[in-house]
Amino acid sequence: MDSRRKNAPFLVQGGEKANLREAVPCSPALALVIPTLREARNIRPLMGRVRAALDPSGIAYEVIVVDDDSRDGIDEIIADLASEDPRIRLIVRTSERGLAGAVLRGWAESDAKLLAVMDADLQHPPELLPKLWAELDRGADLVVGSRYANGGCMRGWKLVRQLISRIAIWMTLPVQRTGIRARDPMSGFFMVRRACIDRIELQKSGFKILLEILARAEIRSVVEVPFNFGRRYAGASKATMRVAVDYVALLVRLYRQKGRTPSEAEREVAASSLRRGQEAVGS
Ligand SMILES: Nc1nc2c(ncn2[C@@H]2O[C@H](COP(=O)(O)OP(=O)(O)OP(=O)(O)O)[C@@H](O)[C@H]2O)c(=O)[nH]1
Ligand SMILES: [Mg+2]
Repeated sequence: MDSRRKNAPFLVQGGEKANLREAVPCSPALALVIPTLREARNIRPLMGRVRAALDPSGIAYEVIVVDDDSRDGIDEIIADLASEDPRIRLIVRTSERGLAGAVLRGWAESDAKLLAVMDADLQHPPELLPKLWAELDRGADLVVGSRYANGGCMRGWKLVRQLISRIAIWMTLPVQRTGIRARDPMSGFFMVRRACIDRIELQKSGFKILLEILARAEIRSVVEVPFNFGRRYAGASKATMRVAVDYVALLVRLYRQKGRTPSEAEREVAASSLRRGQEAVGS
């Protein structure tokens, strides 16, 4: 196993009075996965803001950073952060690449019932996490941090990129399902109930895992929470031409699969890969 798991997840008890010295080993309710590829310069400010946002809420959470062997010093930074907060851990993948696969790997390393993902570059405001969580708590199956819900925006973005983004979203309309459509199906900032995805096998390649969840998962309700998608804090974008090609391939596959329910075989594969992930966590 290539993970460098340093500590078991911990539940912090006591809500606002939470004190790490009082932490007891226990399954967290929420697993927040942060996929990283050369994001060392962003990770410390991001973690500071995540902890400042979530700690006062009393949510029992863990943060799993899944890095694709960036070798940019992120392991030392996470080790330092984890030494004072055991809810933070790092998995380094050395033999696999890809955003969606990294997210799935992080989720498989946890047994939390609520799963979340956000980018490392501070384009997704961590301050919104309690609001997303509150919507799940109120009963939603999927909560999306949304640039296109009323009140959301892409401030500072060039018109051409905004236009491309809108066209890409328009192309998703045929694969999204009536009643559970999201205005921002390409968002990388969302929370979902594990129970809604654990019987389907999600694709490891590609960038847009939310779209596949919207198209195929057992979701009954979606809530969008608006936010301002700003510019990345430091480092370079990984949204390359390859990402665009993968996106079109995903759309084609979803168009083809539309209307089909997951086969028994697929359910079995998904269940066994999840079991493997959970066994790895326990080992
Ligand atoms: N583990 C892993 N993480 C990735 C990979 N590709 C991208 N990421 C991470 O996924 C998140 C989103 O990537 P970004 O480059 O910010 O993509 P974007 O937000 O669409 O593009 P910008 O707006 O230009 O930042 C970031 O945290 C990246 O570090 C990958 O192959 N593996
Ligand atoms: Mg980004």
